[in-house]
Amino acid sequence: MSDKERSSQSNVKKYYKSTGFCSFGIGSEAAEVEVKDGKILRIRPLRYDSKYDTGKIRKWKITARGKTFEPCKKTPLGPFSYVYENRVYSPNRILYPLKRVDWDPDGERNPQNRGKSKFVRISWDEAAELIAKEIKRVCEKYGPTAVLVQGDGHGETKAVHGPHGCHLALMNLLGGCTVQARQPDSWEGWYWGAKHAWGQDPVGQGRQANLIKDISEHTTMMLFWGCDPETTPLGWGGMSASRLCFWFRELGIKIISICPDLNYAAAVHADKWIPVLPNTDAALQLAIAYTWITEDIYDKEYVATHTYGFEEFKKYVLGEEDGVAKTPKWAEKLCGVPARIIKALARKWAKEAVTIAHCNGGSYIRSCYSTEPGRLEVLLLAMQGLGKPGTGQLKFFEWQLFGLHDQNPLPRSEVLPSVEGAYRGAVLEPPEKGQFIPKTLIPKAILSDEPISWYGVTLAGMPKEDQFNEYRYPEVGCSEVHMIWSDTPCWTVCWNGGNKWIEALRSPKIECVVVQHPWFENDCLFADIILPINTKFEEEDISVDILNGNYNLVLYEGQCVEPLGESKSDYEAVAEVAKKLGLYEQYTQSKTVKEWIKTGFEKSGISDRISYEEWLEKGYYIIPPAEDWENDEPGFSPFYKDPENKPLDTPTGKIEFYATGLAEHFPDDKERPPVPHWIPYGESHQESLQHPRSEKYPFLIVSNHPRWRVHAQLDDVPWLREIPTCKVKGPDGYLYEPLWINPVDAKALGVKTGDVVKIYNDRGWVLGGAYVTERIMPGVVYQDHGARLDLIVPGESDRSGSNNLICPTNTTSKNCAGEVTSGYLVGVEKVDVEALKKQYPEVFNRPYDARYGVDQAAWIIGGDE
Ligand SMILES: Nc1nc2c(c(=O)[nH]1)N[C@H]1C(S)=C(S)[C@@H](COP(=O)(O)OP(=O)(O)OC[C@H]3O[C@@H](n4cnc5c(=O)[nH]c(N)nc54)[C@H](O)[C@@H]3O)O[C@H]1N2
Ligand SMILES: Nc1nc2c(c(=O)[nH]1)N[C@H]1C(S)=C(S)[C@@H](COP(=O)(O)OP(=O)(O)OC[C@H]3O[C@@H](n4cnc5c(=O)[nH]c(N)nc54)[C@H](O)[C@@H]3O)O[C@H]1N2
Ligand SMILES: [Mo]
Repeated sequence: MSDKERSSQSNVKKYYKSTGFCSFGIGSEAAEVEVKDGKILRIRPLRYDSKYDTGKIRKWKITARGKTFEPCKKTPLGPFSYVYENRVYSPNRILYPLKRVDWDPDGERNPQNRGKSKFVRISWDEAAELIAKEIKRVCEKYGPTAVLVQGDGHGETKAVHGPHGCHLALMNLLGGCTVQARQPDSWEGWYWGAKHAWGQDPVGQGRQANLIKDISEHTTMMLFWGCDPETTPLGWGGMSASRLCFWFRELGIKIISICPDLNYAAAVHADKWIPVLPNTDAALQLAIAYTWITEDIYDKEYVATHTYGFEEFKKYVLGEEDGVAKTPKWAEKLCGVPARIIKALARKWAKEAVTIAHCNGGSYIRSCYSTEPGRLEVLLLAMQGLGKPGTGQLKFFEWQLFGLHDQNPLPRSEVLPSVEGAYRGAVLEPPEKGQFIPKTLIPKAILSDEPISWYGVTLAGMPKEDQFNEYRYPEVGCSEVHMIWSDTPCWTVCWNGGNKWIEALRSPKIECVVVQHPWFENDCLFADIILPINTKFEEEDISVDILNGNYNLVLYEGQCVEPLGESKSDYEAVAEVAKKLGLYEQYTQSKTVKEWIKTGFEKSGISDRISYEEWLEKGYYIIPPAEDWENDEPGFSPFYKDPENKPLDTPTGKIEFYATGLAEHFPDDKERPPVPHWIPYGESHQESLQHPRSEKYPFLIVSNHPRWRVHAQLDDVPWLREIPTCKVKGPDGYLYEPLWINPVDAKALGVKTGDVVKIYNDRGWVLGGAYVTERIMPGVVYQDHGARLDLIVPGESDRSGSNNLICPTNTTSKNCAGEVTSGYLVGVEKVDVEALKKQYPEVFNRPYDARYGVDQAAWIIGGDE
């Protein structure tokens, strides 16, 4: 049956939506949503030929080694797009405004009970009035900077209805606030480290332009180093990265995966898996450099012409600086990779055209001192002539990040569209008025009685020189924080040291916590007032899809279904508060949603290609690839060919083995010295098997981006929860977050698959469901991050396995405000659930449905009215 027949026969309406989770104003994975009788029927790929004749779209084509790679005929949706209707209709949806029962703005506020006490329904009018009153009171008493706005985070792609930051727009009208600056989570090691070796603003990963063509033609070996293109592109972008993996293999390119877990791409694509202990990559890298130097198999000519400070580095590698030669034997004990494998890898690398592939780099660049492996990777690439055909660093997804052609390894599009009003800007720029606090330092800022200071605005995209500027909180003339307004309530499950966040959220200094969110989960438990937010399917909007890897698109997103309960979009929710403050006209700029969509279209970059009316009618517009894309110089090729005239953005214009900027500004920093070092532990962190703490906590934990979630999102999707690697069913029927354990360790611990285990350190404990497998190396355990909180003792323990609660609180290193969320020490032991049930009866008897997790009824009084 044709599309047309089907829609007319069965009364099915079709809409287009961008279904990835990147938000930040850049959508992905344009999908078709079929709606029948006011309910979502299914979500499926947008087929490029359903409305357009495919012949009309100029296709791009990569031809290499006698084979051809082309875009597919539909958007390459990942699994999360298909299952999202589960999320829309989840019983965890918040359907009306809520207030914590024992929070009384005119009496006792009981901050100590956040996370313990329940909620009652209130009206929108009451909720908006309460929030407006609190804002006025706090601003009058302390000034507007007493309000902390948390408005960053990933989420649904929304533009007019901005998933994050609408409240910031309102607070700016009130004279400012304190803004949470989101540190460059995805890129810590590149941002704080690699940038000082090769420049590469905005985020520190290498220039990407036209790399896929270059790799297809010239690369002979790829290192998937902390890289799982079969998992992390699922968050946004979908299956394009997976298709590319198959393409590279078809071309005969060898693939080597270097990671502690045999991740999904390693399992499917790798010719060899080299297991490495978490956060010990620096030792492996130094031993590779040692082998190249001592066997004289690196590009000396390139090092002489394209780099700076090699002699200092060489001294350190050979042991002339500290008396320790960084031999493969030396590294073997530290990183767990046998010396013979290190040597073989080094020799092979020197012979082949090697590209290192990452998505963002994994826990390799999100652990303690991640600046060091981040920089060392650049130096290794330099030693083999970075920029030669087929060599470089590929970023496997997020093509065109920040709307930059330089960030796109795929064929360049004629236009890089963007939309007005998208992502209302809470994190992409320093605050207009007021002060800011880096996200990683918020608990410290709230809990400390002394002012605190740090370096850098810390926002992804800031130039590296900003890392030399010192900032403080409270800023001169600004207040301490006394009220929190969050539209991203997942601090506890996504950020550093979650238990400290809980302590901060319960601090008596914090008089009011407002949260707006579609689902009752995570930090919502710690709110005083909660506003119910709807999903994008319940609103009309505009979006772009620039991350799917085929073609860029601009979508008109029709409203598919009515808002559930009394939910509103973030934009509309904040508008309710604006009304009470007399700021509605200013807040909306007197524009209706339709007018915002029209403005968005006009500024998107396609308005001279298609009329507004036609675009509305068709529902999307596909942008063709640029005609001359094949001429784009790939990656570092311009620098390789002409370092004098195409210098890098470092102080010397060259790749810096000795970072001159760091030497000038932080000459005595032992945790990020000018030449990158192997730093197992130091002042900021003691999370190494080399440190005595490991006697008590003998395992290193890997906490990846979740295979079956996007961070804190999607943990209540039944279609995912029934997958055996998504959840492990405990003896009590509860679905626990899997903890992968090697059979050798499992035997020693007396643990088998399905047992409930406790994962602990001096910061608390969480539970997990043992999953015994050789896919994780001995001495290491692996549990994904972001499980939906199910607290046992708030601030101490959790049943769901939300391991960020117990990850380090300190930042990357003394002068780097990045997160450390993986590669730290834990102990593991088997637990008796029956005994726990007796000890914590209230927790273990909470209303629970295995398909969705904890029932709202555990928290909301009269929830089913
Ligand atoms: N252990 C560990 N931790 C990590 C990492 C790691 O590798 N390991 N990686 C880090 C990285 S790179 C990242 S990016 C962060 C991710 O951290 P975040 O970006 O903070 O996490 P998300 O869960 O993607 O989304 C934020 C919140 O927004 C909500 N949301 C989605 N759509 C909407 C909407 O329309 N309106 C409102 N109001 N809310 C919405 C989601 O439900 C969620 O609660 O985690 C970091 N933490
Ligand atoms: N399904 C899904 N997709 C996502 C996300 C999600 O939450 N879920 N999040 C999105 C976001 S915001 C980001 S930043 C990206 C993240 O993309 P990445 O940073 O690439 O993802 P990670 O899962 O953190 O890590 C990738 C791999 O690194 C390896 N690894 C872990 N620790 C180490 C180590 O110490 N050394 C080495 N060599 N390897 C290690 C693991 O094998 C892991 O599979 O993904 C995005 N896409
Ligand atoms: Mo990220």
